[in-house]
Amino acid sequence: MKMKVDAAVKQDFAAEMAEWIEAFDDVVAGDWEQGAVLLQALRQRAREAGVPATSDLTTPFMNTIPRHDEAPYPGDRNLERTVTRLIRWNAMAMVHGQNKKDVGIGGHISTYSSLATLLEVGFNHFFHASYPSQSGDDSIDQPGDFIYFQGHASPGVYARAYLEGYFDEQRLKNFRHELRGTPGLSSYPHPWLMPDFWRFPTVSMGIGPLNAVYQARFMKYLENRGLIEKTPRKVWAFVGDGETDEVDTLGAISLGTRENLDNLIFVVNCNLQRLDGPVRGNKRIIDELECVFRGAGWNVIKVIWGSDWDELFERDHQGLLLKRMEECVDGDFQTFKAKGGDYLRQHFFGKYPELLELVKDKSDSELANLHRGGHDPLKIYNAYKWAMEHKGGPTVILAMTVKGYGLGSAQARNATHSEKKLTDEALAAFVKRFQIPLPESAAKEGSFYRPADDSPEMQYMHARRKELGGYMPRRDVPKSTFVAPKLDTFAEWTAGSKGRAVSTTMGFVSILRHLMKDVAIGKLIVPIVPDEGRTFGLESAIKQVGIYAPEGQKYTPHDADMLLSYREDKDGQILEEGITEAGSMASFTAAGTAYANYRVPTIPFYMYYSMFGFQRIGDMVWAFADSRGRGFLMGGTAGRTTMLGEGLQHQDGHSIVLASTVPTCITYDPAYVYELAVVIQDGIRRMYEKGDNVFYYITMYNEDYAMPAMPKGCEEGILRGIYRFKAALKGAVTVQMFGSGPILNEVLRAQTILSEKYGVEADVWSVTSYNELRRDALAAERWNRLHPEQKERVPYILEALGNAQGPVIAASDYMKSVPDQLSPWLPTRLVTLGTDGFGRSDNREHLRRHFEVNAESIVVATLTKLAREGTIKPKKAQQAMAELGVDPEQADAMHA
Ligand SMILES: Cc1ncc(C[n+]2csc(CCOP(=O)(O)OP(=O)(O)O)c2C)c(N)n1
Ligand SMILES: [Mg+2]
Repeated sequence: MKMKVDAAVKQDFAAEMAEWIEAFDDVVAGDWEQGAVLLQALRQRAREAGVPATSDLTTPFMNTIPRHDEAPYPGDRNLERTVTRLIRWNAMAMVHGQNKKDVGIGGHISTYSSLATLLEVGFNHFFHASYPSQSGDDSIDQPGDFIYFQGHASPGVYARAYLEGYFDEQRLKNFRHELRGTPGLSSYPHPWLMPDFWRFPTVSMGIGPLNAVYQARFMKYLENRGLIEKTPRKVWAFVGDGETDEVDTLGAISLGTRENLDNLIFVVNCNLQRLDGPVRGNKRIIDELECVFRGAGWNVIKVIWGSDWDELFERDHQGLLLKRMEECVDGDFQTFKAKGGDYLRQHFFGKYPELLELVKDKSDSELANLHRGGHDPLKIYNAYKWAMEHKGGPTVILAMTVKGYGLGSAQARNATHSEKKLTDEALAAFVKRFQIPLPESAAKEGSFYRPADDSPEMQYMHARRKELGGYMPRRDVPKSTFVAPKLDTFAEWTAGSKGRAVSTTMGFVSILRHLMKDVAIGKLIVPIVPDEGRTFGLESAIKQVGIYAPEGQKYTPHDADMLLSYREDKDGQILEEGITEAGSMASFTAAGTAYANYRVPTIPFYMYYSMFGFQRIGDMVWAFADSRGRGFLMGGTAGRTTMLGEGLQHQDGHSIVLASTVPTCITYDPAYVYELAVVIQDGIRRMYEKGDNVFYYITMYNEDYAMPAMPKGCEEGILRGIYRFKAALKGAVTVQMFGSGPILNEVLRAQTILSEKYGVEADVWSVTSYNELRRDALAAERWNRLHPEQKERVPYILEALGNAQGPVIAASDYMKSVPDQLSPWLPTRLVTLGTDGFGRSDNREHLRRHFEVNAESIVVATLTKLAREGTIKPKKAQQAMAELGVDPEQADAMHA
């Protein structure tokens, strides 16, 4: 009896459910969006009622935008198709031709072949090169959209610029030939090499998308702080599906949602392949990415199938087609494209007789040519349109494409990424397939093709770009009107601390606060910290200028009634990034290139634990340099022995070595606040007034000591890298001693001990930059090498030393290789003391003894050197060791 009741209840419920579904269908049929709202409301209601409502992060494997919601294509499809085909051809011909001429020179054709339509729809309808100023003044056109191109697609971008007339044929022939006396085309997007063209280096995978997220954020920062006008400009990042494996690509996407970055659009070119093979052979990368992005709150638009599938979907009333698609993994989809129509019929449609029936009127070649969404302008146009109209957060478009699209036997093959040359037959087939009006002989030669200027396709192409504010990509730098503050405005810091013990970090923070108050340039300063503001004593600055928070401060901070309370503000100036050095570096990059990209010379100061800089995010620093970035990297808690207590993972003794590897990085290791003031003042002058494409890495330490007043006439020495800080105390000088950072104080102590206890007199030099001294010496040496008949140039290190007498003993809180850089030029062999080896948790006294950079070790090193040179007796050095507590049997820190 009970069973009967249950069955009846079940039946009733089934009927009720059918009614609900019917009612829902009615709503959807009337208005698709209302359907979504209704569903959302029901979910909300369910949650309120305590009914578990799971959320689906992945949707069926089909296009997000339903056909009935598509807007018609606004452009001339035929003319656009012609233009795209010509770009495809010229890109391919360029790479092919160069590899024929110069075997092994490289280049890529298959990435662009998959990306072409995705880019072209953007170039024809979306990418604004500029926006008109709302002030009505034409001369201050606002920056346009920013496009991060997939690095390996650069041949297509060059081919478009060729068609547009920006590059001539000769320039294309110089692809990857940058050293032939005529302008070349760099392999990938490099603003350093092509400063009038590329804005963003992207070819180190993951760096482009990460920088794009922070670029979009920085754009809003500039708008919210009133430094640029608000416009509808967007940041577009074209990303490889394989590239999404980089933690950098996906690691910061939540920032997009957190800060409502509706100016950010990612387009992931899901050609299902990377370099070696499938990205996710056994799964579907599009599902995975949909899940990740939706989980992070992004607006996800899938563009999977082209319009020619629509009709099949419509005729398939049982949903079998979708079912079959969802049975396949990416490895299958790749094989279908590699093997052609017959294979597709047998192995895809062939699984179900109904599906075979569905395509029985289609030829094999029609089946082979069924488009993927990422090759269909209409689908792409609609996705971009939706992305443009989406408010409140970022959008990702997951577009399915074919790697090596149209490259005949190379299409969708595992090896297609590295394909660089086509056979004569393949060239002829390409020309035929894409209807390039070239005779077969020219096709086989890989000749370029540009139609006459008055041809309809050329006129159309130019008209589209005119409508969108100009050609892209382009990069230009406005003439600087910037005036740097003079050194005398830093008098408070050059005057010394009047006996008060302070650190260079404290000195820096007060300089920074002073700069932010400057009427002319204060607003341009962009302080950036990865959750280390308190470590560096930034509390006062937080109160002074506030932390940037686009939503303001919605809560009352617990310390509101205190003097230095935590202040967040819509127009806050500090970028408090949280614990992300990579994100902070991306902000530093956006701010350090704003002088060109936004025409606003913002001056970033990025403060961080020096250990977590170059070695952690070195590749991003390299890209920053490539971008012609300007600004100040401030390596805090510097020095392997000055940063006490924290041990092996924190104590940095090598960032200066790493900094020396970046050509545009100027490194300083100041001991005193006045040195810091001189360096910062000159840095602002060089980068922003003079326009030098350099940036600064400056160490700052947390050891407190009295800061002396600046000695007269040492500015040049500070900037070039060395000056005599304290001459010998009395009598004949026999030794020269170099010190940097807080270790200079140890050197000074050694100077006194040597004089008082051992009768040895030494001059003490502050070396602010071994890196700069070496670069100067190398430049002088090179010049001398190439000009044997001319008077020799003297490196600054020798000019500064003049006729200083005796051996040189150098001590640093960095590795020995830092001072060793000067060895080739010094008249005697250098004795270096430095901090090679792993750090330890202990106090400074013990750390400096362990690494042998304390005054006592410096004294002993000096005496031993003098003994080895025969100036004093070895016994004296041996005795000194015992007197000063230096243990000759102590373990070598390098191996300890
Ligand atoms: C950081 C980094 N690692 C490795 C490479 C070498 N590399 C160049 S292209 C490529 C594959 C790219 O695949 P995907 O992102 O899917 O782009 P596609 O060419 O398929 O569009 C690799 C591994 C690189 N450029 N950067
Ligand atoms: Mg790929």
